Amino acid sequence: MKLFKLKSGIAILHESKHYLLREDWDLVINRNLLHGYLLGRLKKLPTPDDLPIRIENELLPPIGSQEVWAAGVTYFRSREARMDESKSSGASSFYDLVYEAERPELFFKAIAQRVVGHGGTVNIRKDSTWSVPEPELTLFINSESIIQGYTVGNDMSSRSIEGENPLYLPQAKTYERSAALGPCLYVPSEPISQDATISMEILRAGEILYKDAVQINRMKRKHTELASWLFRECEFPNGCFLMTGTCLVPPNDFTLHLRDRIDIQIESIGLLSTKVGAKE
Ligand code: DO4
Ligand code: MG
Repeated sequence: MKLFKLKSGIAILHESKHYLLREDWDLVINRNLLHGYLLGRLKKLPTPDDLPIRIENELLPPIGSQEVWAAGVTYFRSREARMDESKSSGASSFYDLVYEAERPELFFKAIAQRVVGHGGTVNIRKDSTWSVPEPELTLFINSESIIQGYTVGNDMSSRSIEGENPLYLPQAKTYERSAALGPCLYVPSEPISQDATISMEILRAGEILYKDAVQINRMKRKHTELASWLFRECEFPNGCFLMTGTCLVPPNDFTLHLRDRIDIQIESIGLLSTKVGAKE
């Protein structure tokens, strides 16, 4: 089942039919046993023929008042890329250490204001010389620390700033429009398949500059492990989103340009397509 956050409510896609729920996003997605709760609600909702809106015209990012957090160096490929970019700062070994450590790297990524959705524009920083998208399976974890859903995420990053000094991580990762989530919140009855594929294409003037795909089973850590570390000393009354780290890293000579298009797709969830811009 998929939930699309709309200006006029929540569109639910279930077994190829759309339903409209005019309820508060935060209250709905934080319900316990969300999949079962939604199945019960669908029985009482008007049938798809009564749906008065077109989803594309009203689509918002699937986030309300939740915080967005992110995990880092959860795939070997990410460890390798960070070690390479931070060689001259002398910080390479930190990435190897965190890849092997019991405690994962978790960092605060964004409040909802900094998040864009499908069809939106993510920013690159003007003081960055090396900017990349990071396509990441993103968990929705409710206030009880239970993973209830998934979405497609983009942890936009400046590799020049991050590589210069690891203490610059918050600036490399957090700025206006530095995160994208969408197109929907996928709420399955069972956890997402570990064989699910995440793929990314980057296009410039219609030409594909980068294209790759990987299965999420390449991740070193479990989703529940990341969630439990995040909830150790933090409370999230409306739940939170947690990006799970990237495994798709464009070659080192690639940097994003204004007007590039980033298409990220995760099997079962959908396509998150954004353009690249910059803060005015
Ligand atoms: O430590 C730097 C950030 C790592 C990250 O964002 C990732 O691995 O996806
Ligand atoms: Mg990342």
